[in-house]
Amino acid sequence: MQTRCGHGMRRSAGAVVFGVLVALAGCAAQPQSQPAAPAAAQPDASALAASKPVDYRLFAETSCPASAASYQEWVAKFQSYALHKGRPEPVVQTAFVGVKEDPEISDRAAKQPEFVTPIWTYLDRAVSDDRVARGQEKYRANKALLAGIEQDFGVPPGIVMGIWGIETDFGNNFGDHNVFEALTNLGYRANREDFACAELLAALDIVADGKLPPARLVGSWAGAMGHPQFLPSNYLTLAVDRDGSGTADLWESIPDALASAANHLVDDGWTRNLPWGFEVKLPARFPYGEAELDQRHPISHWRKLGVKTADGAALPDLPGNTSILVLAGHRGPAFLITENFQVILKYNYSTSYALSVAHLGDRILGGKRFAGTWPVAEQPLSLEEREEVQALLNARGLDAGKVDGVLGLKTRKAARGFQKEIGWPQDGFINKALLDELRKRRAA
Ligand SMILES: [Ca+2]
Repeated sequence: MQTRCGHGMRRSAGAVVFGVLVALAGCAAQPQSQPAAPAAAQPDASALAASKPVDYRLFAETSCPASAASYQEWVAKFQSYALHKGRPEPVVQTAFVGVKEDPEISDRAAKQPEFVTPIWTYLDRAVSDDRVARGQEKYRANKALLAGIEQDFGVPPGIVMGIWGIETDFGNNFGDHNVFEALTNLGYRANREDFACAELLAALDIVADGKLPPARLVGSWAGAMGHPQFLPSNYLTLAVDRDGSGTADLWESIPDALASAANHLVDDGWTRNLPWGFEVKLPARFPYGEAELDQRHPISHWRKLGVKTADGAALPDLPGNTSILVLAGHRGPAFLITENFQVILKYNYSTSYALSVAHLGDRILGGKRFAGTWPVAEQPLSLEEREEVQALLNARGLDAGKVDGVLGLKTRKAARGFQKEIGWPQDGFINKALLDELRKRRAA
């Protein structure tokens, strides 16, 4: 049985739509139990009324509907909007036949996770020995295809295998949601209407162009489809018909699916013959304030600071800018990443995701496990604690941004400011010890 899976929100054509939550992106790595079937309750009259289709001709929407009295009304308003945007009426009529409200979708999309999966747990699941072994089998079976893709797109087999394994566990885990149903639910209740409208219009275009019938558009709860988990807008612009069948089939054709994933990376700026990066060893007095995604320097900069490979060798020459990444503070492993790592982040904006893609690919091709050890005794902070950290940093005049429990770049910068004040390494790692220190030093 398919698990309900797929990504959190993902990049829509041309823009990063919203941040991906690590806990959501970890889905393929983490077999999830099926939600219990709801008890066979007697449908009450109001539920029946709410599930009845609403006539779209009642509306004249000229913008993406921001609100509606019911799910079915949102669908009707969107249909009216799609007609206004020039989508053909027969397609707009048929694509939404039978779509139903699914509160599970909007709940998943709207909620902040209580606990964000720590990077070490995420990696254990995403790059398990079992997945590496199955990846090696899949790699052997598709070696010629992968070599051809590297030749034509410049994306090496390891990265393509990594994307395939993390996105859908090599096709074991596509998701089983009708994309029109998934996206209308996101639009109606999850405050994702701009994303939902853009992707629904793209899904209608796929049908209107005769590329696929509506029923073939099956994906994750967030609307991502097939082996490479493409959104409808990605499908329209980036899907590739590698096997020459006349259709880009991301569900049944491995050549189409893997070439499309590579094409997506090329579209995001993938550089041929540039590795994603590698594990490094940092010197004792490394300026941890520089270990951040937005600190980009030529590799000579890190050499001067005393950074070595994990084996203790001098850093090799690499073109372009590079960054140092520590995902679990100064006690955890460190990585040197290239612009190609930043490209993997565009596929799905989560450092845990990107590192897992990179590492799974390396392991499938015989690479070593990471040498550094993760601080596995650290307990993840709850949502309430993460928000408390942000509020306490803000109260000190260090701008941690919105108090939303999302520990992004801004919050990490503020944490570094606090670490500087108290003489700690400025690694931006937000844990219980940091929270305790913030509480202790709270302004009286
Ligand atoms: Ca094809």
